[in-house]
Amino acid sequence: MPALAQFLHELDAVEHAALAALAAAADAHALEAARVQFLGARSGRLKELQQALAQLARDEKPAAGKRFNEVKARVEEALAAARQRVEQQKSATTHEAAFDPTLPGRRPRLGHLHPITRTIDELKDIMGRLGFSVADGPEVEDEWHNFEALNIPPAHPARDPLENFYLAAAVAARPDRAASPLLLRSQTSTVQIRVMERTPPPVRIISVGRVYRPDTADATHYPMFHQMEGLWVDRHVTMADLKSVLRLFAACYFGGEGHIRFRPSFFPFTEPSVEVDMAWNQGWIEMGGAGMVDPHVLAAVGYDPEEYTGFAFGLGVERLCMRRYQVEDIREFYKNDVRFLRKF
Ligand code: FA5
Repeated sequence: MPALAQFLHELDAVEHAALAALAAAADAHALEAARVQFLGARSGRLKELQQALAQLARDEKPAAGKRFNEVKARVEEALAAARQRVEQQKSATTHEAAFDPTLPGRRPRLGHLHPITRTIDELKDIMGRLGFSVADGPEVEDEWHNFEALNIPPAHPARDPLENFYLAAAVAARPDRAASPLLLRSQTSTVQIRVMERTPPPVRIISVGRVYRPDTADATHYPMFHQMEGLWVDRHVTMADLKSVLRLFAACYFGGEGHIRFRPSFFPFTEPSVEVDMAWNQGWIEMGGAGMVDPHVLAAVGYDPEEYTGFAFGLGVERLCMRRYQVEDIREFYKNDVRFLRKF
């Protein structure tokens, strides 16, 4: 057979085979194999024919080249069409597999508030109903508000640097306070002072927030925890009011079984002072401290102790939440273990 006839014959055969292979390709894999076989840049069948084209006689080349180009274009078009078909088939099958209307729906996992945040909201709500408004104070405090105004003199053991988180850097950053180092507040009683300094009596507030102490963490202690401070100063406020408010609070927060008891105690800023326990697990756990605001404290903020009396209390928020939900270990709140947090 003359060389041109032989070339055109092979070209026809390759075209036929390529179109058939592309039409039969069922997936991207088969398609790629067909592409390499016929259009491959190094050893594809059309590449081989292109090399054969170069060997033809000069006068045969124009016709052979034109036919070669037609075949190559047709095969490339067929490849593009086959790609589209395979792509469509793939997305149709994935869709079908992903959507099975008989399967139970997947419930999206919803986040919710941390149990301590929820407890704080609830405490504010209960105390709001008892007539207490909410006040706030800073977590970084000076010694006046954390100690001095609360009747805790410089030599008092509660001011020991080992019992507190003093901030060396913050002191240096505030030369005007050189004589008064700053610390992370160790109790929310600081807010009593701040509120009384700026508000003439009567006051009836609570303040809930974080406090910090270098306590070793155990089942009932954590170095950072929350307190709810309460303060009511007015004419004729008595210890009986303090006990009634705390009993009412316990009844609201714990329901019927909110038994609390008062034990005589001592705080430098209240006189008399009590510790308040709540019943738990056939025993008692300390819930907070309380007492009648010491006349020295009233005087330190400019209130007349002859005219006004008041009570204050400071309760451990984590302990309240533990008692309410039977959480046996305070550390659970701060492990960020979603298996625990999801229970609330
Ligand atoms: C005080 O902090 C006083 N400011 C309370 C007070 C306020 C008395 C107003 C009088 C008038 P105390 O150190 O006992 O008191 O702490 C109060 C409560 O905080 C404790 O009863 C306990 O429930 C909680 N608490 C104390 N330390 C920790 C701790 N490390 N981790 C978790 N809770 C704690």
